[in-house]
Amino acid sequence: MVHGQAPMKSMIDTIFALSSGHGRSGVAVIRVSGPAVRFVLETMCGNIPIRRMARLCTIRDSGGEAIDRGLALFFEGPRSFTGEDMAELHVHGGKAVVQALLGSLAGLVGLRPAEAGEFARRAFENGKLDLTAVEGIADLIDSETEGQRRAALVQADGRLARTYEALRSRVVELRGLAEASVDFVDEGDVPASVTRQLVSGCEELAKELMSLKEGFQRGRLVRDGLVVVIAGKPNAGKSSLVNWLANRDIAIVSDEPGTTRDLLEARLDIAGVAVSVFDTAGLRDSAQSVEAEGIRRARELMERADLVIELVDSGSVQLLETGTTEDNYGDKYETTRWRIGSKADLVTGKTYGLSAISTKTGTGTSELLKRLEAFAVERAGFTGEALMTHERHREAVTMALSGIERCSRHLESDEVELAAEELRMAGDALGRLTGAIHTEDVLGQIFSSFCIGK
Ligand SMILES: Nc1nc2c(ncn2[C@@H]2O[C@H](COP(=O)(O)OP(=O)(O)OP(=O)(O)O)[C@@H](O)[C@H]2O)c(=O)[nH]1
Ligand SMILES: [Mg+2]
Repeated sequence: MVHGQAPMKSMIDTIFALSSGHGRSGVAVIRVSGPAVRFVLETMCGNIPIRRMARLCTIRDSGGEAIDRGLALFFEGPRSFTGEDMAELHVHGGKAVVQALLGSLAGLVGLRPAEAGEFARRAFENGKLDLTAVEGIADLIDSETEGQRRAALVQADGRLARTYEALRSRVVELRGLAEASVDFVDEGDVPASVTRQLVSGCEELAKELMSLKEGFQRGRLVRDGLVVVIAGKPNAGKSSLVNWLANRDIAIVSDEPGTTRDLLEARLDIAGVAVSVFDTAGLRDSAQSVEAEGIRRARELMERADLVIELVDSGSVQLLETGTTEDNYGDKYETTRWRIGSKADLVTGKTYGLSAISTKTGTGTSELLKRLEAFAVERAGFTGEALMTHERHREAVTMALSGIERCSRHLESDEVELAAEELRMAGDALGRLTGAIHTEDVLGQIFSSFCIGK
């Protein structure tokens, strides 16, 4: 226990929760985990089904009254998700059915509703899942696009954990070597071969940690998605474009300049990549206070966007002649900017080298969509690698990397003892990633972000 956080309620309790989605559905799944699972099955289903075999039965409350007919499954610990005895009850997903079932479970001795993330937490405590897998499952549940799903699955099935564990065991090995050579220091000198081994070991580790860290930027984008801002002068046709991209009326379109004032977000799936497209207030200087605030927000978002599509009314020729079609700006965020002409149907002939679109006639829109797809895949498409996607991982890997770098410097000046200490800290940082080393704080943070029933 660290920092006096409340402990998770006793693991001896048997917990239950609705694990399928809330609201009306064909089937609802209620999970039960803990020592009283056999008792629950005997009481509610008459007997215990054969392990891992679905059994159709009448599910009854403790008074013997039928709640519903459904399927009961029994998973005997430790061969279950949580590692404990578990049951799954599949009933019709009506609100009253679920309520009645949860109500009668609550009435049984030794049972209580599960807390958020408690099933996953028990799985972790019982060595069924490591922390990266736990996060992977949470991401899988939250995934909205193919890219997000595939990246989450790589993490959920333990590939990232294996990478971290392999790195950690190499750090531990080097530390053993460094600690063993501390004795040589007393006797005179550390043999050159040992120092060489330590130095090259650190070099290799640093290289690999660095490349993991470099993958974070992409991993983050795969997981969180891209931010695309549609910007431009009032009346340029921004809201019309956002509505066209989203395929529904998200924003009000009118010929009055200054219609949009707030940031409006459309969450889209573009070629498997999660993309948030934002409609913004038209940029102009003469705006009144509310609109001016909208413009301030638009500019702020443009600074941290992955892509800004600047729409320029194709009628305003001067602008078309001066603008470049693509350029990057901003050093903190790699923002790409496209200038695109709007209302192409209103001009005939020239498009001045700009790709122009019309949301009215559809001119150029499929080209724009293709360009967007290519951009999304290039920036944030899932490539099959196990990439770091969580800030927690970036922090731990950064910590391990700086430990290794300090270790190398100590080795240069023959301070093996200090080098060994840095390796210890680097190893611990990597151990915290999988939860091999953990504190209540970190666990609390990870599991509480889960919903109940997970
Ligand atoms: N002919 C034509 N008119 C368009 C096109 N796109 C938008 N418009 C019209 O242009 C006007 C402004 O469109 P909006 O989409 O509201 O423009 P906006 O950039 O969001 O404007 P603000 O929110 O005021 O900054 C409306 O009258 C639209 O019907 C187009 O492709 N062709
Ligand atoms: Mg608008």
